[in-house]
Amino acid sequence: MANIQDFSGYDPTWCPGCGDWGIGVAIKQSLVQLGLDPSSVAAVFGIGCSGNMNDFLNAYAIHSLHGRSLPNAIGIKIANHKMPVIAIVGDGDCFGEGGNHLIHACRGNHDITVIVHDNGVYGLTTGQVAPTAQKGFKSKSTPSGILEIPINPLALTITSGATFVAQSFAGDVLHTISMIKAGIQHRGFSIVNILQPCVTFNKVNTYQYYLQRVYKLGTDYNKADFRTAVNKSLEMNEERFPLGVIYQSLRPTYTDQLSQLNESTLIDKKRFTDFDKIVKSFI
Ligand SMILES: Cc1ncc(C[n+]2csc(CCOP(=O)(O)OP(=O)(O)O)c2C)c(N)n1
Ligand code: SF4
Ligand SMILES: [Mg+2]
Repeated sequence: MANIQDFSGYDPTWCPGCGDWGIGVAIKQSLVQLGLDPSSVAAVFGIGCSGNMNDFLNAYAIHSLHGRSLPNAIGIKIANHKMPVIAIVGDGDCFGEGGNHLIHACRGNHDITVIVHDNGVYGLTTGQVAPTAQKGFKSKSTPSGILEIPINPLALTITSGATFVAQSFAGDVLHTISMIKAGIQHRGFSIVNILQPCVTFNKVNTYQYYLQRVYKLGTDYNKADFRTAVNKSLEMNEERFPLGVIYQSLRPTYTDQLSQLNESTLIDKKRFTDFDKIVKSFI
């Protein structure tokens, strides 16, 4: 059985105190606790401080283009639907550049797990505002404050068709592990939005800020009820941050509905090489 060292790549270069450290440990621990090893899981990274984890996590991985990690993850899943596939992305990557892909991944119920480092800024490019920042957030790119209202990652994904939507806080590694594990174990599209302080470029959403506003869902919370989940997710708009599985339901995944995959995965199928036959059919 693999251990955390097996999943460890190069030493991380994140700033001291960055929430990404907690997320990095949580992802590795989750994979170990699920009994996976570096060759039995595929990881796709976006571009950003979050995406730099491509070098720090030892697994079959693609460091994809900015905003394009989800289509890559979906492609891998369709090629080998037996393999767990995770996409590790930033909030800019996932809700900004890749927002279109996110919506369609949700409605397709593609069986991948998206792990979002939600820090409200474009960290790697030194702190421009990102889509989850509160209205009025001042940054290099918005010196007078951002005019738009924030994306609500929970409400957006629940209403777009995601079948597992969870939230955790990078300062609570044990809870983050439990959310990532539950997301990977879920059959269908899963997303774990992780509230992640960027200690260098985001002086608003600090550890202190989150500690005053996060709370864990109680055991009486009904995560299977769609309307309850939508209402719960809207608390984000009032800067209250529920932690836990906000919504979970089951419906056939994308690959469940592809009869071509009933007998075997695409990669196990015999390769078609008789191209002459096709050409001749047109002559
Ligand atoms: C197509 C494209 N546009 C812009 C960039 C420049 N760029 C690199 S990282 C980044 C922002 C990353 O922000 P986020 O996804 O929130 O990740 P974080 O660094 O905060 O973890 C941008 C805009 C790029 N590499 N490619
Ligand atoms: S810039 Fe922000 S997100 Fe990037 S490593 Fe530093 S603290 Fe973390
Ligand atoms: Mg970011």
